[in-house]
Amino acid sequence: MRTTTARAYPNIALVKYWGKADEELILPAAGSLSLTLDHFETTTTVVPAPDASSDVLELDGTLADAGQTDRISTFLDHVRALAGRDDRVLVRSRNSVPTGAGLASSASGFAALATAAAAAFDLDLNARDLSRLARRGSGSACRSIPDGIAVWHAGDDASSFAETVPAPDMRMIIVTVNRARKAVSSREAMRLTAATSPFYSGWVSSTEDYLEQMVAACAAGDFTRIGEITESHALRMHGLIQSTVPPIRFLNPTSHAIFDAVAEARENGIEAYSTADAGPNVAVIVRPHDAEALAEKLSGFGDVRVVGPGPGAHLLTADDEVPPADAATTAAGEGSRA
Ligand code: 2P0
Repeated sequence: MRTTTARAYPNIALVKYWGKADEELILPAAGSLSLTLDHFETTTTVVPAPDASSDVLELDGTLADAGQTDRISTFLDHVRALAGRDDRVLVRSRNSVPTGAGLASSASGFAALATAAAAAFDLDLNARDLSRLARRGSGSACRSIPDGIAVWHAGDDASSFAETVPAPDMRMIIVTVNRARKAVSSREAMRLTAATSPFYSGWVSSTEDYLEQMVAACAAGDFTRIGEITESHALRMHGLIQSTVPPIRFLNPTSHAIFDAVAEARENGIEAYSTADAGPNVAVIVRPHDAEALAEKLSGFGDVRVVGPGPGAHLLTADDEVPPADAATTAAGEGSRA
């Protein structure tokens, strides 16, 4: 075993994943498609701890709580089973934005951890198997293994992985309305949706339809169709989520105002389309040459950041190792001033 460091970026789905066919294997009820970003990365170092009796997780320079540690330990059990080893590890992970706010997502976290842990345990995985492994940590993490626009196939354990598909260049404007940790986790909210929404089966079948149309629109470079599906599918997902018992609402009045402002921009000649995940923040896709002008128009709603297609998860060198907790506190402070 060896100490390894990896970096991965979050992804934002244009065709959403919302619901599982298998909770343990984390198989989705339908396929999805996302854009991996070039901002908001997670960097993770895995250090072998052969004498330790349990895994330890340091998150942004602080010892993680039992719930967070258990979740990565369960994931690492799977890595240990694949490697045929029993070693515990120390995981040091650093996010460039606050954890749980809907951007420093479990996607970048588990994609970075899967990449670093696979290397630390000397697993020689191809891109497909690395994506399958990341999926076991968090479903959407499998889409942060490949770069750019990725489709995550529904299927069984062997066939459910994500891979890059051809697509036109685009930008995404992230409008951060609220950085607070969300009240209900995606995992819990998905369970509640499948268990209580009368619309769930229609959601699953219509998602497969949209995914097929989306992959075709990407291959054809048809930005208009990509955008129409993106906005429609996001609003469908939020309608579905609001139909649970008890209801859950992730969008707030500012989120809706951003959807309206983007629709207005469209009428005025800037073609752009909105989407939102399990929180109030809105992501807007736009052609590269329109990105800065639209970001300026949306800047009154919150922090805006123009991002583009980013790289897949990758290993870094020892120079990029995440420092231990004490040193990490200082490094995080420096980072936040930048
Ligand atoms: C997505 N989301 O496609 C959707 C849209 C949030 C809204 O994937 O239970 O954290 O770990 O597989 O991956 C968030 O779900 O859930 C998510 P688990 P995950 O991006």
